[in-house]
Amino acid sequence: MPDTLLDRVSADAATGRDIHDPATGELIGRAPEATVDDLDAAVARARDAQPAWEARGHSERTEILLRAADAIDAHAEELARLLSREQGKPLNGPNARFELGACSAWLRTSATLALEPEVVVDDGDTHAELTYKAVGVVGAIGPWNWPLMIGIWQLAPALRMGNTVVLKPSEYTPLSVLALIGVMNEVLPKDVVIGVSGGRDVGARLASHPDVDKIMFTGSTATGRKIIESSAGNLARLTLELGGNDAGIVLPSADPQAIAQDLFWGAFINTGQTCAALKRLYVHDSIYDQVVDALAEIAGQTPMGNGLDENNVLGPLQNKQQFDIVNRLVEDAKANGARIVTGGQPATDLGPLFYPITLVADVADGVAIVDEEQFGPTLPIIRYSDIDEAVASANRLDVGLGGSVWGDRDEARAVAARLQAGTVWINSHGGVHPMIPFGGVKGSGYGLEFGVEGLKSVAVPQIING
Ligand code: TXE
Repeated sequence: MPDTLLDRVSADAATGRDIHDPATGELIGRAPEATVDDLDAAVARARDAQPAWEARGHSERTEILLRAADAIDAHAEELARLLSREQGKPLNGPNARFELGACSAWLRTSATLALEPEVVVDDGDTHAELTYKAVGVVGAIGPWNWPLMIGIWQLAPALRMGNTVVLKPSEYTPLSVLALIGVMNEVLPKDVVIGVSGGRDVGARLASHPDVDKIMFTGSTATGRKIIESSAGNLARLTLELGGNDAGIVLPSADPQAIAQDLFWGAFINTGQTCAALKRLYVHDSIYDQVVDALAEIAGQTPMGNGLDENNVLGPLQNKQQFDIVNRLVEDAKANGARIVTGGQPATDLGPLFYPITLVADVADGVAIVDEEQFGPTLPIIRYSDIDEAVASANRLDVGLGGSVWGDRDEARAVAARLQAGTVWINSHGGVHPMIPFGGVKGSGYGLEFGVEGLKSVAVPQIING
């Protein structure tokens, strides 16, 4: 009899995909490797289950989803440990336990949020109301960096609105996502959420499936483009969160010591593997050295290592592909004359996928480490003297998920309005909230998640006129 969440979702050795712990290389388990036929069968089951789920009505769904959140809480520690082993992120700090806490909090908020009908005209002659219904079957395709939290971001509003969901986790982190879905399915009716783990072919089939009405995707811009192409075939509505290359601007009015902790975690939450993390920092010349020194001091005091060790708050890169990207960008920066303030070489003493916090100073726009998303524990810090230059730098790339401005609040708000980004934080970076809409502009994708706007994105509007 299976006695752990991992046992419940593991496949056998002959058919499963081996999943290794990125911190140690150890085999954790084997994920079921679905075929395209399996995916088709899952969509058919989700389609069959959808009308009854929608017919339960909002209050019954609220009650069931709140119980699903309770089930997540009851299994939170076991899920956090599995997540830590599979993804690499430490249990502590803004990592695995934090991620599980966010999962149940998000689910609870979505479960109790209402999308009320809106009277758009009521003038005596005409009475027209805008109402919302479920879209139908939602396909959710997830990444490996925050696999559970982003899974819940996709599932919670979709379920709230009466949709059923087929979710394909990243092939790097399927076990923890399947385990989370297994826990939710202790409470949810059959086939309302179906997890299907598999490769890119399964993701591609889900995105192009004729019986899928909506795709929620978080991942790379390249895959996002493919999903847009397949939506020409099935006309699936899309919410695309495609990462970014968030800029932060530190004004001369900022206090380097006071902002250093928040700058550090804005950049290095989840060891930098976060879509809306600070990835380019523009600092005014007058306080440049103080900001670099303050960040270096924190880097030196922040423990990195195996995630199951309670002391660590930074972990490995999740996979070799991402490790190679970080290594290449740092090497290229060195070759271009940048100054490595901390780190700069793989931390092979910790394990093959560890890279230390690497602050890269005296670097400029046009160098790859500034222009490309690193998605890892490195931060280029660029000196500026004129705010117009810094704003132009922040806006010059074809992505725009987040951004931040640091310093006097009124000055910072004026600069924020000039940035091309879906969210601009003042004196912080990357904090998300279940009631605050979140989404990108330009190459970072389109569609809003969270709050009432997030419910609208998994609903179809209907006008009742008369
Ligand atoms: O993403 P992919 P990967 C960035 C980060 C990273 C890069 C690649 O820079 O280096 O993306 O990461 C599924 N149709 N981000 O390889 O390939 C795939 O199976 C439908 C930013 O993980 O986009 C997986 O489940 N689906 C990001 C998911 O898409 C397809 C978080 C993501 O895979 C598919 C992670 C297809 N044709 C990485 N091909 C963020 N926005 O936060 C693949 N998939």
